[in-house]
Amino acid sequence: PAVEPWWQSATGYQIYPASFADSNGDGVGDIAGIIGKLDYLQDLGIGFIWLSPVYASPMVDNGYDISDYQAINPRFGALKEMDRLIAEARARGIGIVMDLVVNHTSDQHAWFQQARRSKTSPYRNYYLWRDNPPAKGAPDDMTASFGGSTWSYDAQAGAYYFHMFAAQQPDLNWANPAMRADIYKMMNWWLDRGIAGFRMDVIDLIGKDIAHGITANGPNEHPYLQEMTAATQAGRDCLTVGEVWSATPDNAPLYSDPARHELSMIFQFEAVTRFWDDQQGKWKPKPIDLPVLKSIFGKWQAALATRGWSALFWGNHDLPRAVSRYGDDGAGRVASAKMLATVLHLMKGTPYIYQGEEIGMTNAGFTSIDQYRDVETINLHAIALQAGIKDADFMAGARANSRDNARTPMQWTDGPNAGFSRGRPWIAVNPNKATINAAADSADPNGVYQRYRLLIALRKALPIIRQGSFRLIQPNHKQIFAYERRLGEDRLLVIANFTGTPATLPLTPNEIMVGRDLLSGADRTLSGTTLLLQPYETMALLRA
Ligand code: TEU
Repeated sequence: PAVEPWWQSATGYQIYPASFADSNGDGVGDIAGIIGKLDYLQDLGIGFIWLSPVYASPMVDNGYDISDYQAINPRFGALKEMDRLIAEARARGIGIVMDLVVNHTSDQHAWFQQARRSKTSPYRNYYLWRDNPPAKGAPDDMTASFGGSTWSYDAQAGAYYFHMFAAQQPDLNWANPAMRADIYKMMNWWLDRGIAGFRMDVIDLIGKDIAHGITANGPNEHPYLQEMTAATQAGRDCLTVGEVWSATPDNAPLYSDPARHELSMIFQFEAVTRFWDDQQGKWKPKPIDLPVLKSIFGKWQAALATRGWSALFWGNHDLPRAVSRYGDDGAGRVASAKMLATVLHLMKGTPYIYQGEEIGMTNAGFTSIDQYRDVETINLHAIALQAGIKDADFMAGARANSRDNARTPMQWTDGPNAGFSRGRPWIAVNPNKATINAAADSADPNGVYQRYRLLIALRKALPIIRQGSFRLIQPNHKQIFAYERRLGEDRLLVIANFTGTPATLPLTPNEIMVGRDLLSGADRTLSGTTLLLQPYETMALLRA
């Protein structure tokens, strides 16, 4: 397009509010805490914050179980603070993208409370009910994400209701037009308050057809999204990003081709799920295979090259820390964190930084189940033990992949509780705050933070990063992640040693070039027959 949407040159930053900054000492992060860190985020250069849920919630799933979409959880603040956050962020050129969790509500939401009370309530049909449990093996006999059946009996309702996640997260019935209209009304209420858009939780599930066992990408998925756009986006310039675990190169453009008026972009998870065990899933991770990882990125860059847009990320609040999963969180931590940032941020798409990633924060290192707070980890641990899996085996999987790895408090300083809170944090602070913290890292010109800051500025400055074509170089190389971007006469070569041992890249005539390394600012000539790269060494050469 002739005019680039604002979100193509912007970098996003995800805040998980409970773990970001606590202003009042209750051990839980809050909105006032976020406001206090806006200068830090402005210095980093981000264009928008994806704010994980701050709505009223009993917090079974840390706010992804919403009991009132138009109220703020008192632990996080009040509407007044939320309005102040929106205004203070905007004054710094930062948009607030709120989390839209509309596949389900909390069982404490007024809609569910009314629905369970009476069969004749207008809200009964806001949810999915049946009188009897599904027959074993029937298409709708499914397992919920956080364990157990997707059908739970509600004594007050005298019926079973459907839930894809915890039993306290009943799924909304998207086939009900009155329910959909209420959701759109709520979205407009927030948009009118001045937010910059929505991140849409498990949005690929709203078109489900459970009678046929179809959950993701159901028959009504795209009609509903188009209806949502028409009802909420007219005359606005928002960012919408969908969480789409079921994305394929074929269906991704359906979600994000601008001509279809659905979403600005989507998150897809192939670089995550490809390295999970076929049976035990995330609880038994496989090692990262670099040629496979590269092929996944190459495939997705191609899939969304012209129709649609990618959301780029290594981590989020559901995933392990980027440097622990894809890099080295020991001796090579800083170098590998900078390498990962560079490889991702110089691709086409909108990059998302998960809080703490910009200082190279690592996994939690928990060793016992009582250190965990996550409903998924706790539920599935109990189920695993019942199934005869050894505690030590489950704990090894959790240490690698539990969602709590990303949820330990943000490490601001080396002081008490890492400067996160003057009270007792709701989840343990990583003891490595003594060496890994924002104060120390951001002051180091060779630290992780300054690399992110540079990459964010480069994206704003250089159209080739936003719009250039993408091509993997030597895709089968086992140590080096290299690719080329091109735009008109411009050419950008990104070459990274993805490993902790030196690597050589055989140079073909195609890689011979004279350019400027955007990372160091130095002029550099690639010539001869091979290029030697130190562990995690990365360069980004823009042709002179
Ligand atoms: O996540 C969707 C989701 O499918 C994850 O729960 C994922 O399955 C899990 O991490 C993999 O083991 C979204 C939110 O990002 C997550 O935090 C919520 O718990 C979930 O939806 C329910 O709202």
